[in-house]
Amino acid sequence: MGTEYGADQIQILEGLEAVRKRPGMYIGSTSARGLHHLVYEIVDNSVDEALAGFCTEIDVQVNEDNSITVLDDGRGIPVDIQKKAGLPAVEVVFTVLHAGGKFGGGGYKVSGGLHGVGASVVNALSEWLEVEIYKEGKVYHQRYERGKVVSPLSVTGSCSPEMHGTRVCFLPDREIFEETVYDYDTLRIRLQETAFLTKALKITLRDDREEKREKTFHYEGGIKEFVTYLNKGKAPLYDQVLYCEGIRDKVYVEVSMQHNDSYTENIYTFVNNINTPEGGTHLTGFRNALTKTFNDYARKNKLLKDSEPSLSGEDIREGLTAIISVKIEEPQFEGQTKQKLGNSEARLAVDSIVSEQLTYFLEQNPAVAKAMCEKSILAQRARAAARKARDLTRRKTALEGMALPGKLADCSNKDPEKCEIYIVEGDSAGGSAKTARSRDTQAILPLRGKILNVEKARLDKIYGNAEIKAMITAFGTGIHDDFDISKLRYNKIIIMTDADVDGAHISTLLLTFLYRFMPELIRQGHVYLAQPPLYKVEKSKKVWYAYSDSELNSILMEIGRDNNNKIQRYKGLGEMDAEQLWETTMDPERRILLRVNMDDDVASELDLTFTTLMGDQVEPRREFIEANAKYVQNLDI
Ligand code: TTJ
Repeated sequence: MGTEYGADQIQILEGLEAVRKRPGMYIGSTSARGLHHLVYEIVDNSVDEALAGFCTEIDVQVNEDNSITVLDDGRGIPVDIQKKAGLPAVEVVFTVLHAGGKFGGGGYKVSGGLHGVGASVVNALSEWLEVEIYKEGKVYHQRYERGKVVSPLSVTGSCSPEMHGTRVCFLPDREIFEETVYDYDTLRIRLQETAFLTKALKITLRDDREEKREKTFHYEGGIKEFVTYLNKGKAPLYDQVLYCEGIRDKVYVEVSMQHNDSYTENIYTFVNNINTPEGGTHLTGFRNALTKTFNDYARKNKLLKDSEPSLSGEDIREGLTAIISVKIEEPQFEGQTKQKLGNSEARLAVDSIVSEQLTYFLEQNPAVAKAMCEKSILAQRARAAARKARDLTRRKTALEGMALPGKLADCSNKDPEKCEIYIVEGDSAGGSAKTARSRDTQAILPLRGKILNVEKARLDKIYGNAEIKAMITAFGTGIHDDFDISKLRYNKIIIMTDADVDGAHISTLLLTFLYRFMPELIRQGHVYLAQPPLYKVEKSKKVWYAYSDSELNSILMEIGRDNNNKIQRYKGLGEMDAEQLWETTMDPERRILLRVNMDDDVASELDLTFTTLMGDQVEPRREFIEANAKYVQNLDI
């Protein structure tokens, strides 16, 4: 390009160089997570256009080479020269850091939120990116490579004068990302969530790679349908999904909710379509409104007698599935990970809108109110019983010091950083593990048979369960309100079960318990799955272990397939002696551990996974397992 380099252009190049030098600072990570965030960054721009009322459809395509195409029917990114930069506005969008959402002003913006680093970051981290804008009968085009302009904005064709929109196509840079293959389901979950949150917006996801797939998400009911979706596979307590909507103090509030017959609270909160896993003022406002309104109604209508105590918020929220979605012009994020809403006007807005509309709903639907009340009263009783059981253990603990469970073979090292605990299925495998372990740092807790399914039990029963009590005391963290991660006695909690269907089921039960009662352990990466080998291959006194079928094949390729190999398929941990168990599964130098991740990007889907796997209904579980066989096999949630 024969253009002169002004100060502005030099600044631009330096800005995008900084992004390429420290991509993690801008996109979170260069792992699969960061790779997928590139798509969300681009799509969020189109969602902003939808929120502004000018876009009704977004198409997202994964192309054969793992490049991504996003097309919307919005007004099209402006192409006129921006005075300040002396460049076409679209070029500013893609080459100037933090230029996203600068024009127009006002309105609610997804891309102005927490993750909204903007299109220029995506551009900087792409081998190439092309943008096409359809406007006033013309097609505008520009191409960039690794963030740099390689062709000036130009008109490359014509379109019908009614057509308008923006198409962006980009290929994530292999020099930057460790993973460059897109996962259809990860994109599907996030785009589906976006569609639920943006009423009437139609989003299509198409996969043009080997396994062709296409799905369209279009929810006229918005978050009301989200709640129905989340309660799929559970038994709703009543037919209606409650929906409240309103604007107060410039905060747009939407809430939808429905109880199911389970015992878990399942509330997801969003600000400008951004997930707020730590909650914040919108959540507080909702909780206040629900507790107050419900108790008021119950007293007034004699569902609660004067002599009876009020229902606590927790009692009312037992089995509640809810979505709280607010849109705010200038969201303030707080907390350690900046994922907690801080705006006080959001608390007031949600509180007043929910109070008013819930009062009306309860009055109009006395049967629903009665069902809610009955469930809450049962929850209240169970909670009282659970509290008693807990107080009893607490008192016992205080009297006897740390009363560790009898079955626990603890390690001798007292530094939790260095210690790990194996939760082992069955007494016999537990015995081998006790012999095999390194006593200094490895503790063994054998569990008997199937552990309690916490999805289907009430608190008092859960706290009364021997296996669960053993885990809680062994971990040292306490549970629930008492949970304190600083008291964790082991840095690694390792679930070790047979490599078969029953073993997978037990792992799932254990993970469900941890996910529901100690999610911080998972979130902070303390939970692992041991990977026992599937096969042992012996040949002329040498031994190989294979952890998958493909590994078995490559071992056989290497040593030659002949009749003198004795291949043994392990059916359970019990078939290995202590030495083999140590060599293959427990020796920190040689073992394979899967760390269990919790992806806050897709939190709502994770819950559905657990419900589907652990719930009553067989059909959805079978469908899920068939659709997700690869996940179920290694249980990498
Ligand atoms: C902003 O206000 C003036 C009219 O155009 C508005 C705008 O920029 N709309 C818009 C941007 N629609 N779609 C985009 C967009 C789409 C993709 C796929 C990528 C990016 C960076 C922006």
